[in-house]
Amino acid sequence: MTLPAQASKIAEDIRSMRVRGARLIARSAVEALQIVARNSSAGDITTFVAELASAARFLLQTRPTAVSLPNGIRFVMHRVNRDKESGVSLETIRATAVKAAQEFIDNTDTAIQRIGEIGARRIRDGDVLLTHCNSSAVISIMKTAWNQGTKFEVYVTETRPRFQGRITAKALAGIGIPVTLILDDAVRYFMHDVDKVLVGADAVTANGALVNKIGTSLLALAAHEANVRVFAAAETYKFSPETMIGELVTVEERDPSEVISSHELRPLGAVRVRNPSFDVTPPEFIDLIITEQGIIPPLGAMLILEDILGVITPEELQEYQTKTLQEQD
Ligand code: RUB
Repeated sequence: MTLPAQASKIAEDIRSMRVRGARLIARSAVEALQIVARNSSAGDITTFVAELASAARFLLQTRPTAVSLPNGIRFVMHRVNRDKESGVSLETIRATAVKAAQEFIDNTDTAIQRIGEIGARRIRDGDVLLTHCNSSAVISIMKTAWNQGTKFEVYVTETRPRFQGRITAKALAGIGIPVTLILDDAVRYFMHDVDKVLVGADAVTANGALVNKIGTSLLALAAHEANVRVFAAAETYKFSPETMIGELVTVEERDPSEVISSHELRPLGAVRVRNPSFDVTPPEFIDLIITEQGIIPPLGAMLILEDILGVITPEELQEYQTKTLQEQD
């Protein structure tokens, strides 16, 4: 099956990181699914669902770490499969797919706005904040607090190798927040000036660990050492149900050329380059997770996941469980 041009452009944009950040990745993938549903010329339900499932598999391969992506796709496919089983018409199932996709996309807007409101209450006048990479959830919190009249300043790490920190610095400076851009390696040097660390999330696991941009765990370690609180901002669709049954979140490893170009590497001889894009911060180093449903301690992640489980079929979980057991054999 070939994806409609608009949908395959979205997939390519996610793969090449023109579209990036867990929220935007999920939102765009679901939008691609919506386009497939709208444009499908399938003549029967079985072909229609097979087309959607094939597009879903394709989109899932674009970037492996942001759990928001499979959760978004699952949100749509679960409703589509439910309709299929109840024997509705082709047009009804198409409408279901388009509507479910829109509901997910709208959720991403309301969630980030809620997180902004809830998180802003944690920022005080005079605070010095530190953030890493570029998270729309974190920016929503800072922007809301600033617009409410709270005065604070922010240290932003540049976030090598792709410098997403510059995007954050520009966005915050653009609304008037005093921003200092620092090297990733300088976080411990500046930590004694910082009151709170605020980062986004690509995934939250069942035990409350945070998967986010590479360097987040070192940042959290430095904060822990200096007794500085670490807040993570994560919409509930970033919580990983698979981790409840022992699956690990896959950490994407990107091309070494992001770290060093091949012509700079060549004179170094037999040097290997590794470029993991994310790392895992243990729950002990995170004070709070700010979700659209409220603030939870990391160990409250299970409660959020129990809610999400409402939209996962037992068969889907069983499938993961069987896979896990087979891998252990
Ligand atoms: C982005 C990143 C962000 C999270 C959360 O990594 O790690 O902190 O995705 O972002 P990349 P948001 O640039 O590799 O996608 O809050 O916007 O979902």
